[in-house]
Amino acid sequence: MKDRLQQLEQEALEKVSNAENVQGLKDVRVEYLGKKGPITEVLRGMGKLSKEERPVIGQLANEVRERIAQALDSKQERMEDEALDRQLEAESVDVTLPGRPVEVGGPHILTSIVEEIEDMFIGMGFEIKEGPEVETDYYNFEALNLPKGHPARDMQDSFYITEELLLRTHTSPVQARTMGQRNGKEPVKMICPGKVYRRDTDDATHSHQFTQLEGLLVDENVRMSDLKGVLNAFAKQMFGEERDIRLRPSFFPFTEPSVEMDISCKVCGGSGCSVCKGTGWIEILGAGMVHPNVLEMAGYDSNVYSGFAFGMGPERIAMLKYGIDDIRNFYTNDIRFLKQYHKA
Ligand code: 2NL
Repeated sequence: MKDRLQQLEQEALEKVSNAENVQGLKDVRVEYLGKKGPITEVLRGMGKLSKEERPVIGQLANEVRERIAQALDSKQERMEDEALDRQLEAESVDVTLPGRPVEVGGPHILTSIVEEIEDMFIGMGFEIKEGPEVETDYYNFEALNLPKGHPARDMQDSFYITEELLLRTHTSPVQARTMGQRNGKEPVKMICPGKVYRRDTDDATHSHQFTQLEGLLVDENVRMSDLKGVLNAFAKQMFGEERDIRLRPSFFPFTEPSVEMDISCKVCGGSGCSVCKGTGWIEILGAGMVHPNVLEMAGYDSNVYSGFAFGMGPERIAMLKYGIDDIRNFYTNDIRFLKQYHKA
């Protein structure tokens, strides 16, 4: 019996040390320590032993069983540790690898131009105002001296949502709304930049959506010379101290008289070249004295109050300033175009 147990122990320990994986260990465990295993068998046969032998063999059998179990447990633990180590090794992150570069963005050129213009007018005491892009017929047209039936209200020129609602075709309704909030007596000194919409076929100089920036000053005794002074200061800050301006008669339904402002050509200095088409002048914006009808509709007495207004397209300003020849560059978001205007 004793020899048999010692032999079993030796066999079992050898198989444990030869086992190559967890399943192999399980097989050994079942084979030697299972209910039908040889050690159980030895213990079952104890009844046949003498009284003296029984406790000795019993103790030995239990010791053998214990040692085999311990060998199995420690080898299994080692195998599991090794498996974990292998897994950790495989999944480890190499923190010394270089990172993926993050693209650094910057403001869109139109944002920069609008902010630049805003800063100039803030410097002259104007406030910045914004308003809705979906406008009522009243504020987009009626309040600006564009009664129903006026050619500029042609359906072709606007995106209508209902009969009475449309995407604003200019930023002027922001000014009409602001004037209407001043109780017919408080002055207005504002500019309003923003997106506007027109039904138009896109090409190098036209877009169905573009940016406008308008200005308005209403007070007692506002004269055309005030308009000229403000626009002259703006033109020189924007395009250079050596620029001259000139005002030409024009027409807008919401101003009377109306003018268009040119700046002297910065390419030829006024002598005439291809950029200014030989004239020496480049058109920058439209302006005029606020039409008395517009003042009256907003609640001002046009015999006491007067005002000037102007409107410009920041796209056009940017195109002239930087020599950009296609308005679609502003909207198609080719990063190679946009990057050129990111300030360092
Ligand atoms: C242009 C010309 C202009 C105005 C806009 C205006 C607004 C009110 C009253 C009177 Cl509330 N006028 N705005 C006046 C003259 C010209 O824009 O060529 N814009 C791109």
